[in-house]
Amino acid sequence: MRIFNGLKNKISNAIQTLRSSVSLPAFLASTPPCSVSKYVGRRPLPYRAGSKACRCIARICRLFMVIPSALKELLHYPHNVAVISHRNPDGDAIGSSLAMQHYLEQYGHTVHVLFPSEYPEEFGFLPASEDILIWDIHTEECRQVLNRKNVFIFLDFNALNRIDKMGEYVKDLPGKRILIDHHLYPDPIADYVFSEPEASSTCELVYRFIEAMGDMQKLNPTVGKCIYTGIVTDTGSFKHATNSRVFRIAADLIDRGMDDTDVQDKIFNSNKIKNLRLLGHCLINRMEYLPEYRTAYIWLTRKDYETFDIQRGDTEGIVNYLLTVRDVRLAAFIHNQPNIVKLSLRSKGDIDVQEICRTHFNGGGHKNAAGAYSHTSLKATIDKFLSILPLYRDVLTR
Ligand SMILES: [Mn+2]
Repeated sequence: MRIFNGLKNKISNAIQTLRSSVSLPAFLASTPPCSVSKYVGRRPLPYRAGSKACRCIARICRLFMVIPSALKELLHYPHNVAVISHRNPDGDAIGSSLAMQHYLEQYGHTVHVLFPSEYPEEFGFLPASEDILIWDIHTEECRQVLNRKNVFIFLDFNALNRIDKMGEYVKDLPGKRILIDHHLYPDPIADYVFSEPEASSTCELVYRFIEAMGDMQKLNPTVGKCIYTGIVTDTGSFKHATNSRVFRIAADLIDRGMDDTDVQDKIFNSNKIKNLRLLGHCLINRMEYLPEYRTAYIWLTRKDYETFDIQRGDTEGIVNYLLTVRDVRLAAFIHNQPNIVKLSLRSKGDIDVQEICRTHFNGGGHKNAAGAYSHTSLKATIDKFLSILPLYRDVLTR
């Protein structure tokens, strides 16, 4: 016990030092130790980059999410804020964005949420979702709104190419940038970076951000509903990427009046009959199983898109059915969207699909869930996927 108290004191002393420091926290609060060296020369560091002290402080900052005082000050006065998330926004993208909006509006900020493309219908129940601006649809309005902004908050992505044309536009606008995200290898695109690949979801990080701001009284049921949406979707209803913290956060949100049953019902009981027919088609006519690689995949043609009237979001989650087979360790969903071939990979355990996507398909994501786009044909993409499996035979069949 004495040892534990000693450690606790050391940690809180370190945090005190950090809070009063000017040059450290903005950079270290967020930077994974592995990328510390990337920043050498960019900012003055009192510790040698990559040194034990530096790694230790970075870890402490991440565990406690230390918010630099300059950022606190910035958010305490009303600004014109753009909250931006990635193309094909999922529950975590939209949940974290709207949570941030409902939180910041309590400070008197003028907040707009902007996405490159439309979000799936089932998230239309989230308050203020109807006000979200979509670059693909409201391009001119997006430009005008962005021109007025002086604070940009990037949520659930960490490289500007994830927001396409909007990224090119935002890149040159003046203003402070804040990034909160849980994907691997963040690009240096923000002044304040809160990047934690171990986090379950960006929504978990938004909760902890609000907590670290000392603003738990602003975490009302509306903010809670949005945060819970991202947690529940990114963890597959608490089935993967969980940690003890995320269960505590969920419990706390329920204590604050968030109706979890209602949120789950709105998100998951939103299927249409045509979605079930599409799923049936995938499982009967479009599924292949390769026992020698413990791999299964599903593919969809452009014709399937017409036949089943597939809209954005309709194919979400189909790939996960493959992982419900005991022996399947790697699952792929390869589909010919109207203009592009999309590859989604899922895996169990220590099979790193993020590495597979990055190395062979120029994509990315998380260890157990990653994706990529291909500009070749559907057949060429499937052939390439099949051709790389022998490289991973050992890890797949271990
Ligand atoms: Mn996410």
